[in-house]
Amino acid sequence: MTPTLYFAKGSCAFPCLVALEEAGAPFRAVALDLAAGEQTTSTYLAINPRGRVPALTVGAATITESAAIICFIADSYPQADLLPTEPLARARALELLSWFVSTIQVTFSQFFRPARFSEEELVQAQLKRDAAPRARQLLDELDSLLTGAWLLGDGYSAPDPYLMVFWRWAEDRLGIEMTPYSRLAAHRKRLLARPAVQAALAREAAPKGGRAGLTPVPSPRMRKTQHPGAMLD
Ligand SMILES: N[C@@H](CCC(=O)N[C@@H](CS)C(=O)NCC(=O)O)C(=O)O
Repeated sequence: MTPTLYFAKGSCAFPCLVALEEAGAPFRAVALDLAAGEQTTSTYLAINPRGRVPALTVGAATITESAAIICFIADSYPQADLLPTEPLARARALELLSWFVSTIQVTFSQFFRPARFSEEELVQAQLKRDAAPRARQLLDELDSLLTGAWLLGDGYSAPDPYLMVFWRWAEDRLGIEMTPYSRLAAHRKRLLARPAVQAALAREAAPKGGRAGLTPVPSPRMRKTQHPGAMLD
């Protein structure tokens, strides 16, 4: 059964897209335009009633939440070695993913979606103002965690590309100057050198299909040789 990942450019779905590319197994990727509200269409709400990306469908099952999707991909394609199996190292990877989704994501949401936290406009303005200093503290902590080439030390693992999401949100959306974060910058360079990361970025950059609705984005490799329609089951 070909899994389908619903994602949006620049979103927290990125590490899931990278994990599928790293796994090297066939999958379909469907891009949603969040700014246009495609996550709130009845078609997508039938897939993920929470109206968020990422969502991964596998047969009749739908998995939501990036951390769960990453674990599912890692366990489904063990040959890709995306998460450690040794219990302590595995716990470290889950510790990172949990922190990313429970704390770092939420700090950025304070800026992107303050109305989720309060209906009061004054409170919303304060939440937005507080987001950048809080994000800087978290970036400091992330930078100091990177004592090796990768988050878990010498070996790449599935949480690593999450750092590109935070980099992009910090730099592009909050306007945070990223040069002081030298370890994050070196880590980003290493990420950008990985073919799976390049393929995920190419999928994000690919034009959406011509039809309205949720049309699969062809893989960059397939686009060279096949008509996009060939990707449809
Ligand atoms: N904790 C969830 C967060 C999902 C989430 O908030 N996704 C954002 C993109 S990063 C989204 O779909 N936003 C659309 C919206 O809020 O309308 C996860 O990690 O999957």
